Amino acid sequence: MHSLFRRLVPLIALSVSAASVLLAQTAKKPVVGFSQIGAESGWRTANTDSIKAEAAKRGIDLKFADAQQKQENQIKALRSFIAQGVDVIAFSPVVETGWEPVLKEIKAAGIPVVLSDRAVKVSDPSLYVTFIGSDFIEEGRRAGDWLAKKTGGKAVIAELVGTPGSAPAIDRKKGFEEILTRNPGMKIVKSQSGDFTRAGGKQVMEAFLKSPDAKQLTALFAHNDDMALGAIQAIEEAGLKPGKDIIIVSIDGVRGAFEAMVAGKLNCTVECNPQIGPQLFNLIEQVAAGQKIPARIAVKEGVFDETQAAAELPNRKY
Ligand code: GZL
Repeated sequence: MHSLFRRLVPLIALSVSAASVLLAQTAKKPVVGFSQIGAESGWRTANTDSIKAEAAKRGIDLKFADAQQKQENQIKALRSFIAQGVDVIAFSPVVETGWEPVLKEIKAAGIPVVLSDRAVKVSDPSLYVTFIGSDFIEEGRRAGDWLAKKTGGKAVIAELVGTPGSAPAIDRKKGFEEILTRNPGMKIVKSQSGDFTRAGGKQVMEAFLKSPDAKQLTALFAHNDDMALGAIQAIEEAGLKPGKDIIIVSIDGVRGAFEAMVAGKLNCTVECNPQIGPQLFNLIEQVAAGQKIPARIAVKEGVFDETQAAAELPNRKY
């Protein structure tokens, strides 16, 4: 009897470990609620594509809501995720403030929150588990640094600002203006929001070019490529040469920006990587499994200007 048992033990051990592996693989996947800002820019649609593709690849049930850039729609979506009893909530907050009440309701429901792309300003950091997104202040610094080098530190600048109150608009401006403090020959003389859209960028740039001091403009800083591409249209319609009469630096690194640089109409784009789906769902699955994760996950990105555009364009994935 004893020798039979001894022979059976390894078999039992093997089948237990195989069962646990099988269990782990078929462990219930978290149901995830994601509130997306909208579809305002090429960056945003690439971000949505990355998130949806990764959820599908992992067989995750993703409840996805598009807020058309309205905070009240995001808050409604977050409340609906509570009602649906999702396991994890993730969202890209359109603006930094106004989230405490709904985040407290989510916390009371015991659902962990992951911030994607943009951060929030809250008094209680326990209202979310982690934030994965770019360093927007650094992106603003990189744009300012590149423009200072390109212009020898002399520029009369128009600024197309992103969505008022949003983390990227606030922080990109902060980083860019940090560089201006070190370059007294560079100053912003016009600044207005184009709400991160191409139409908004065109409209505001048209108004800038109609203003009495338009002639002094030598450079444009756009908080994203979509507004820069709209501004390029306005500059051309005003009979000026974008990229030459007005040097243009923007942020995101979307395909359209590379095409504009190859055409000599845009001079530099600071990359802001939207393809965070894989990293985001790694975090979500770790959170769902109750694992400890860092409170801040950074995203890697570079700077591309007119000298690199043609070589880099074929590599662009968004
Ligand atoms: C940046 C993202 C910004 C992009 C815009 O991470 O939040 O929002 O720069 C987008 O193109 O609209």
